[in-house]
This record gives sequence, structure tokens and C-alpha cells, in this order.
Amino acid sequence: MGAHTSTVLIETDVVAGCIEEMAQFGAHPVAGMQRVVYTPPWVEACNRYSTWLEAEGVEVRRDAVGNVFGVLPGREAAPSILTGSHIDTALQGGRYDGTLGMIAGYLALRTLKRHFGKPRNTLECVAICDEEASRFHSNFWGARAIAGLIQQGEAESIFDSDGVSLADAMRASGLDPGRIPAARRDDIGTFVELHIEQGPILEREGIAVGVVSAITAIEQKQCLVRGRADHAGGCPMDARKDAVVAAADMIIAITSLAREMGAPGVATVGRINARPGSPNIVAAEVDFTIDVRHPEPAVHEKYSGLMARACQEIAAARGMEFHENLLLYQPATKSTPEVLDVIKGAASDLGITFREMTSGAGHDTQVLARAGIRRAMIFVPSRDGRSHSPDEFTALDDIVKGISTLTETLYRLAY
Ligand code: HGY
Ligand code: MN
Ligand code: MN
Repeated sequence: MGAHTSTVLIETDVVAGCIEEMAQFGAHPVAGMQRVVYTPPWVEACNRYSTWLEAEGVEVRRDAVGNVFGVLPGREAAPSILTGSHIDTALQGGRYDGTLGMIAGYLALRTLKRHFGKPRNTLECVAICDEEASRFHSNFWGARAIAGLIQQGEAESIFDSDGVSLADAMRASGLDPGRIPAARRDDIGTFVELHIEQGPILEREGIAVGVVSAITAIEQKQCLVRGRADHAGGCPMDARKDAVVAAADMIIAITSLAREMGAPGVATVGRINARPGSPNIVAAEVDFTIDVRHPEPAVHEKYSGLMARACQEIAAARGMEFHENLLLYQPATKSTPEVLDVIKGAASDLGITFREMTSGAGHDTQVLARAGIRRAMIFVPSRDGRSHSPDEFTALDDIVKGISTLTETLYRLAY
């Protein structure tokens, strides 16, 4: 690791061109982006990423689940230095979440190869196939493949809303689910992910770059409230077992516990369905999701437990049933101090303002951490803190500072 400052230049118009190009793949007809795994726009975006890399003479490798790697082989047989993020988007999401990190990875490799040639350590960028789980409950699918954390038979047992299995969706994109174990890597030493902040802190403080010291724990559950169907006209209010009313009280209880947990803790009910779902029927069943996050494992565990108990008590008090099913759990993750120091040194020597912060969003980084890979993240500001929305935006000037910090970091790690 050298102490030199590579005087690299990230070209603003090239950055803007890449963002614009990727936004063509999966533009939602109403607003924003919808590029979900193993669909035609996703395939086109992966192909374009490969084309960019090949045009720079960077070797392209695609793994069994469709992660696309650009590889600059190193002079020494040392662990790879990897950068990148996910190529899929949230439902009606924005242009920057994930996409910016994989673009940044490509631009960093391109710049380093052009200026400094062959690295000492193998240097790689990656477009990770699926992080958002927008189509399947696939729970960081791309990063889990790399970390060797996909269970045997899992691809056959997860279905999208049309009943298509993840395995069949892979086959439709030309991928063989039988090969998933081959995607596992044990030769990655360090992962550095650039991402938008998805919150308001950097913008509010006028700071260009966030250096992420920890990522939140995330738990998602599918909840079911079972009451009783009755006639909306004939059944008196005090004789009902209304699943919608019970679910509403549960959601209020969850929200007030989240406030008690305090920042940066949060809880969200992002999806809710009532059945049979008719204006003239008291609902027999409601299902809803809970997403609970906190970067301190003990606080997270305490409040997740309190929320579950509150729901059980609300159901029991009305003679109703409440069941919950775990959809996703990612433990909180701390960044590797040595990698954090390299990022801070890079930003500092480039004269770029930065601060340490935690991430309330989940990231591929925390899954790769579970495979023992050294890691840290670089955040760039999000306008008005907006994300998972078509309104996501980061100013080019900030993006260039973020990518410059990333490029310098990779130079120090790999050259
Ligand atoms: O939900 C998350 O935090 C991530 O953006 N998928
Ligand atoms: Mn996201
Ligand atoms: Mn993301």
C-alpha cells in the first residue's frame, strides 16, 4: 500500500454518459427505474456493462448467477481487490441506488488501467445481479452467491408474484441453477462499495463523502392476522373480529415502539393485503410485512422482540390469531478499520471533505463481510435524502468526488 496520491482525473461527462446509458435499461413507464433480476432490461444492462469493460480491454467474467466481473489480473498471486454494487433496482426506484456503485467500479478500473497499467493485486469491479429482492424474496442473491451462502434447492423454492421460480427465471436468462455453488469466491481480499447515502446527512452538512463505519442489522418478517369474515352491514361493531382493525392497531404499536427505539432505529410496514378484500366484507385476514433496523445488535433484538409481543397481545385480546415468518435477517456489520483508514487517507489527500457515518440501508458489503472479506463503503450525498423513489438524485460534482476517492483508495490497495 503506497502513500502516494495518484493524480487521477475522473471525467464528468463520461460519468454523466454512463448514468444516462444505464437509465435506458428498465425505465419505468410512469416514473423511475424498474430493472429487476433475470428480466430483459436486466439482461441488456448486464450486456452493456460487459461491453464497456471489453472496450477498455478489461477481461469480463460472468458467474453462475449472472454477476458480471471486470478483471485486471495482478502481477502477484495476492487476494483480489473488488469494487462495485448491484445492477438491479428497487420497484419504481431511482437511477443511482446500486447502479452508481457499479458504474463507479467500471470508471475506477478504466482510469487506473489507463494511467497505471497492471496492478499488483488483481483488481476487479462487479455488477451484482440482485440486491433489492424486488422480484423474489432472494435476500441479497448475488452477494450470497459470491459468499457461498445460497442453500441447495433454494432457487427452486422461491417464486415471483407470477409463480415463476427463481431457478426457471435463471434458465430463461441462459443461466444454469445447478452451477450456483461455482459462483462462490475465496480469493477476494477486500471489497469497497460506493453507494448513495439514501439519507439526508451529507447534504445537510455540506460534506462530499461518507466513510461508512457500520451497516445496520435488518430483519424482515411476513405477518398474518386471522380474524373472521362477516357482513359489513349486518354484523354489529362489537361482534366483529376485524383483521384490518387489528392490523391497524399492530402497525400503530410497531411505529410507536420504533420511535421509542430512537434514531437511527427504524421500522416500516411496507406491504399490506386484506382478504377477501371487498368493501362489503369485514376482512377475515390481513398480511403485512415488518422491516426493523438498528446498527446495535442488542437494541435491534430488544425492539424486534417487543414488536412481536405487542402484535401477539393485540391479537390475543380480540380472540384472533397472529403468525409471523422470517423473510430476511442480515446482522449488523462493522467496516474493517484498515480499509476505513485507506479511504479517509485518500479523501483527505485529494482535499475532499468526508465524515464517518453508519448506514441505515442494507448493502452487498454486509453479505461479503460474512465471508470474511475486508470491507468498507463510500457514500455520496442524496438530494433531500430521497431514495427508493424516482426522485433519487446526486449532483455530478459529488459523484465525481466519490469516484475520485474510490479510485485513489483502489490505487492504494492494489498498486
Ligand atoms: O433495503 C435495503 O436497505 C436495500 O436498499 N435493499
Ligand atoms: Mn436499495
Ligand atoms: Mn443499494
